[in-house]
Amino acid sequence: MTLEDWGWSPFFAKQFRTWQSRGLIPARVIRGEKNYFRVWSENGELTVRFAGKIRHRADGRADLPVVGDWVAIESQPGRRGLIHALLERKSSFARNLPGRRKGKGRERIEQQVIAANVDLILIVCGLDRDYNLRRIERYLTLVSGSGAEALVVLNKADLCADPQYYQHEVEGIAGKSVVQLCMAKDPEQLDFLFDYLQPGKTLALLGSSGVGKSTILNGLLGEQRQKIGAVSDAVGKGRHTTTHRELFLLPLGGILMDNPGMRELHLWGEEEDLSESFTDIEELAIGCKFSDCAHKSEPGCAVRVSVENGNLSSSRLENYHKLKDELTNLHRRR
Ligand SMILES: Nc1nc2c(ncn2[C@@H]2O[C@H](COP(=O)(O)OP(=O)(O)OP(=O)(O)O)[C@@H](O)[C@H]2O)c(=O)[nH]1
Ligand SMILES: [Mg+2]
Ligand SMILES: [Zn+2]
Repeated sequence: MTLEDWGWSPFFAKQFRTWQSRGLIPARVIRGEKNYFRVWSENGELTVRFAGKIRHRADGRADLPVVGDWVAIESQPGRRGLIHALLERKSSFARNLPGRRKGKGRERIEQQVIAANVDLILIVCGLDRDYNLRRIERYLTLVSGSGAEALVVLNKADLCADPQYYQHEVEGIAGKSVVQLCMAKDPEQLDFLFDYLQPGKTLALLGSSGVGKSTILNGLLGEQRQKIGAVSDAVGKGRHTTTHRELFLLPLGGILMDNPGMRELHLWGEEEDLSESFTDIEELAIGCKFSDCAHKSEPGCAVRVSVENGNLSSSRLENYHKLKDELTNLHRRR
């Protein structure tokens, strides 16, 4: 195995020069534990911690290493090491992780990087009770700001009477992203993913709990390496079987990140990210009377005319407004 198999490229090599001269070695974070990381380096797999100065210099948690990151480490005896620096990310899929400050009650905002240095994000949805077009729009908006590309995977096609109907529906909102039907419980049906695998390319599985992310991973690994869990009959949701993010090297080449199921997906990004995930609305907006039309109650709004004519669904426009408001709010508070 080489660093290139794990995704090392000139983009990182260039940044690494300054660290190399200090005797550090490059490594990729493949798994995060509570107090330490597992990384892959030219010396194989190592257990590392980060040097205190990284925490001190960090402006927020987004400046700390996450799974997928490339870091500069000082090798230590006993297959251990110390992270001295985080290399700039080529892409990062991040969400806003709202929470309340202890005792203060005021909501805080914080960027949480979920997947770093990923080339292709597989947005996995179940064609069972998980299916939600508006959530897919949310994912696509986050991917458009991440620097990665998206592939929508509609899994559990066997549980759906008319999977093509849903594929068509998602294609209607997915822009240039490909939408694939999938039945991961039969690993032979995963061949369509081979087209996306290549040595050094990183893919990540994202989606709600129970949609079959780990089943897809096991299918591509050709072994039951990752635990999978049944979906609850009562609520139709997964049981959060996967609890850690982790990178796996695939036998056919390529790297795949498995993730825990996500409950909440608050946006982190810029308003411009919407112009990629909602190109249809942005294009219609060219025909609005006012160049700053909000497509709400302005006269001469071409977007609303489109909804009235049935060419644009009102729920898509509603979701566009909702996501836009979320980004505007975020921007104000940052
Ligand atoms: N019917 C059907 N069931 C599937 C398919 N793919 C996966 N499953 C089942 O869905 C359940 C959840 O699968 P997992 O792979 O554990 O789901 P996950 O997305 O990794 O879930 P978390 O780790 O909790 O986020 C398991 O019972 C799988 O056997 C499929 O194509 N069809
Ligand atoms: Mg899982
Ligand atoms: Zn308008």
